[in-house]
Amino acid sequence: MGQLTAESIRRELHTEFVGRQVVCLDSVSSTNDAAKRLAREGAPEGTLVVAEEQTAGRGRQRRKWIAPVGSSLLLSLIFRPSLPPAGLPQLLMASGLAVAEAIEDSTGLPVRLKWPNDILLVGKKAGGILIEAGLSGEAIDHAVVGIGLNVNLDLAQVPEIAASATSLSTELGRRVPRLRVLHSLLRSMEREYLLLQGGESPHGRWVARLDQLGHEVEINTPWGKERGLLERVNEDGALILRRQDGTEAPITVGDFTREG
Ligand code: BT5
Repeated sequence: MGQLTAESIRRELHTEFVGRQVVCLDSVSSTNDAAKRLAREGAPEGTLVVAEEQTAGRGRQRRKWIAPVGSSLLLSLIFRPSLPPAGLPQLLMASGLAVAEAIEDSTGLPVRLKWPNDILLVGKKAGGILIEAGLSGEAIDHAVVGIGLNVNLDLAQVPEIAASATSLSTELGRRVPRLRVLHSLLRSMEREYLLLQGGESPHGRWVARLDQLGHEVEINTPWGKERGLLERVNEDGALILRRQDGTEAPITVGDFTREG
């Protein structure tokens, strides 16, 4: 299926500002790098950077994001949210909801979310979100929302993640037009962002999609493994585990490490 172009993205785009400015690249180190550079140069809110290939696509803590050329949606969006830096997990929740809604609207597949930033289909990872913010003093100057979504990823091509990952095409048993998913995502991202900017917390709807709530989980933290019941995730994004001895272990995104 065809390459994404700025022209095809702008055609049939039903948004006010998200995706109105588009930078379409064949190859880039990471769309987040390109978007951060544009944001520092003053690019407007909603600017979209999308690439067919990343040579250094990344997740959190320098983990690799794997995506064979043309298989996925690899994109970054620039926002200038009126949130304090401690409010960034809310933008992460809003973005997770937007990706979930876009997948459901364009494919009908049910989507769950895994703390802090995974997009799940049938319990497997189909996408991830990486938010990087530029600060100006104590305030957020810009936040880049990076989204990787396995659209037509053939798992046979990526043995490193085949056991834990899936893609829209794998679950549907057919190829999926990336442009349709992208248009839907740009719409849902704008909707969720405007709700957030209007003061509406995404927390309740995000928790409703949260995987593993009430289950025993094990989390690798810098101070060792924490095991317990996933009791809740607070508005500020902190995950609360109930240990066997009854005490609580609050874990924030910054505390969280994961192998692989
Ligand atoms: C994430 O990190 O899940 C955030 C990924 C964000 C990627 C987008 S692509 C566009 C933008 N530009 C970038 O450079 N990044 C963003 P994390 O939670 O740290 O998960 C990373 C882990 O997911 C890896 O260590 C692998 O185990 C696994 N993984 C890598 N590629 C995957 C894929 N395509 N599908 C499923 N899992 C994958």
